[in-house]
Amino acid sequence: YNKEQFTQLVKPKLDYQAVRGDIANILEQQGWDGYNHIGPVLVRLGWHASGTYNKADKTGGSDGATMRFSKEQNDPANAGLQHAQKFLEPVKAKHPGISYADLWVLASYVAIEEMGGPKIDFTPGRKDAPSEASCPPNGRLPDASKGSSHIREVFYRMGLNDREIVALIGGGHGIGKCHTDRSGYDGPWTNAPTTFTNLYFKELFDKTWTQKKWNGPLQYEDNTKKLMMLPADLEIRNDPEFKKIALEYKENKDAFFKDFASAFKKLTELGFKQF
Ligand code: DDH
Repeated sequence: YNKEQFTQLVKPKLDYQAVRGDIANILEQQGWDGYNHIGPVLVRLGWHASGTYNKADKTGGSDGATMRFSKEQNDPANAGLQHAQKFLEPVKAKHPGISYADLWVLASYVAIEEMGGPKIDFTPGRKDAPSEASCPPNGRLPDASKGSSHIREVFYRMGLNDREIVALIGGGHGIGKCHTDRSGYDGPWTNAPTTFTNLYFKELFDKTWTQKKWNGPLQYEDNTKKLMMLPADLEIRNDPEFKKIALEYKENKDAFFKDFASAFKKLTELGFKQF
């Protein structure tokens, strides 16, 4: 055997099914976000770990788990994700053989599935980078105040297309909420923030969205004043190409689930090469 084959042979096999179960068991956290469920913030961790990818120079992406280092953790876009990392520590302690990079991605898959979303097949093998030197530059994640050309620039840089953009944003913002102490924005997109649905698209088209009057950043509210949309969310309704796709997902939940599952798997495997 060569060294690589030998390492593979003697490495204890990780029981990913057991890791899945242990992640599922920590999703309910008393007092978290008013709905006692950390699924949404775990999905955001998986997305922000991955969404730094640049296909031109193959830097960034989920492989490396570089958000462990303060440079990337301190990117303003990642505010709040230290909580998500901490929630996963007991799972890492119980299964020390899993890399953080794999754990974060697996946790986002488990959260999506446990919230009623599609099951995404997990491919392990990501490794943890040894130092901050592997961090991608800050500022690669999308800016919520900007329009469709910015959104396309960010996702095309990763190598993702318009259908993938709409599926990913609709799935991600169909769960969870914005926090004034993290992004400055406030509130959830739907009335079911811990259930994975295509409700985001229904809210987007069926409600009237008006500018919220407050001292915070520009965001939109519905007539109940309970739900919100970011300026970037309204681009999914206003841009003709995004709109066509979003209307399809509003009417066809199965197509949305299927496309979301493959786009999220692709997103979380950007730059990840299995040996
Ligand atoms: Fe997002 N997102 N996101 N998002 N996102 C926020 C929260 C959550 C943008 C901005 C924000 C995706 C795309 C975009 C989730 C998943 C995904 C917040 C609020 C802002 C701001 C953070 C806070 O205050 O806690 C922008 C801009 C974009 C864009 O693409 C233009 C995508 C693609 C996903 C995904 O999952 C694939 C999730 C989940 C949350 C809720 C987090 C929580 O704690 O709850």
